[in-house]
Amino acid sequence: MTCEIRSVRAFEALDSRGRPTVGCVVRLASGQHGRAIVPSGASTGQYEAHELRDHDDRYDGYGTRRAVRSVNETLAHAVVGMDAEDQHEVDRAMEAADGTPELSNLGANAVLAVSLAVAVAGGAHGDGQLWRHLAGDAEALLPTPMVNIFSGGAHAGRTIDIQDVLVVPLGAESFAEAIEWADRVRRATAQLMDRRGHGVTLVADEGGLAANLTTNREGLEIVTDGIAAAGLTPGVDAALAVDVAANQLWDGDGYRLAVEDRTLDPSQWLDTLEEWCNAFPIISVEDPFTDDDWTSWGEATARIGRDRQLLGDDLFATNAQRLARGVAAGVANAVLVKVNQAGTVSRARDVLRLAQSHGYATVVSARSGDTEDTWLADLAVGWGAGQIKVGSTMRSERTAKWNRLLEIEALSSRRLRFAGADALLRPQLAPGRTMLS
Ligand code: 2PG
Ligand code: MG
Repeated sequence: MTCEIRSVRAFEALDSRGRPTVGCVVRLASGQHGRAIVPSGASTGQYEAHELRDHDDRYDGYGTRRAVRSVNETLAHAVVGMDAEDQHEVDRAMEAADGTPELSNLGANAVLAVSLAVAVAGGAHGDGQLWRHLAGDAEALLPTPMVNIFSGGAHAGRTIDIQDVLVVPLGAESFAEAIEWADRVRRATAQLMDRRGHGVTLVADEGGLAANLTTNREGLEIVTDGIAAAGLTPGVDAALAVDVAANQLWDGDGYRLAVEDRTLDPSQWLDTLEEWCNAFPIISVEDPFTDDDWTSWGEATARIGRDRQLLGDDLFATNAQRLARGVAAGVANAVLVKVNQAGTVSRARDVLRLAQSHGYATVVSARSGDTEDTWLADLAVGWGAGQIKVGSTMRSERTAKWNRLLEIEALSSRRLRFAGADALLRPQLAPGRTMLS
């Protein structure tokens, strides 16, 4: 065994919201090591793997000392001596040590910290390029970015109800060009907001713009205008993506649009979404309904998912059983992949491969509480995800991932293909996406 795990140590770290999370360092017998810090969401779904928090008086109860102890006192013993290149075996050993599907005994944040640090150590043991280690024999691909421009919901003090209005630079020919276009749209949109008197433009949790608009439609309008003001053609060079994060809107009776002071039943809400899709160049709609409303999700897939991406985040929760149910029912056509929803690197990869084998598009995603780590960029490339969602072009925890992708594109000795618009519109045609490996 050349890649034997020698030691595993965790520490309490901070995420980009200043909330505790779990960091971990895995050392190998060969001398290399891997370090990773776990991200954490705000609009979390009920089907995600469970984070372990201290619930005491430190950090408003969000402390992670118990999760750190899970690593140092239990998980370390389960994986020391194993081969860091055998990610599945390592992850399985930790699942067995926890004993629950949602990893609630030891904490999914504890398990994931080790899982990620093992992956990073495995990459260091190879040629130092994590994406190459993750790709193995499969084709690596530079992802098309989905970039946050305007934020609302839980990421921006609910300035508008929908959580994110993003831009997808469909017409860009390289990752570098895509990021430049997205940033151009951001700046043009900020100028428009200023000119239209929307007051102070704030920076939201993921670096997006935020201001008090009076309707949700206005958020879509201003970013569409921002694309044009940036000198790009809306719907051709760059399109909109929307993350509704509908779990956050459901008030028990209907979908509550607080800024507009109205509550819609599921069918009125779908009519509204369809109207927005017809009025604006929207190429992707994420979480339009709650994670329990499979019926409305099915209707949305039929009505607005024919020529655009319908992306399940909280719906699938990066969970293979939930995705299998969606595939069987023909619900959604794309999956958001968040490793901390799954709890291990292997589980997340299995969900991604399952999605790809059924022609579902895949979007690897950061969380609203993220860190300076860059492993997400390597996952997107190595797994050939086709798309990545990280947040805006501001805030260092976001630019860390963009910068890693810029570095891979510019410096890789092997020329990598850029996924481009096909990643959204024809995911099943992208090479390497139909394999179940
Ligand atoms: C989402 C994510 C990232 P959070 O809903 O897709 O934007 O947000 O991490 O808060 O769940
Ligand atoms: Mg989401």
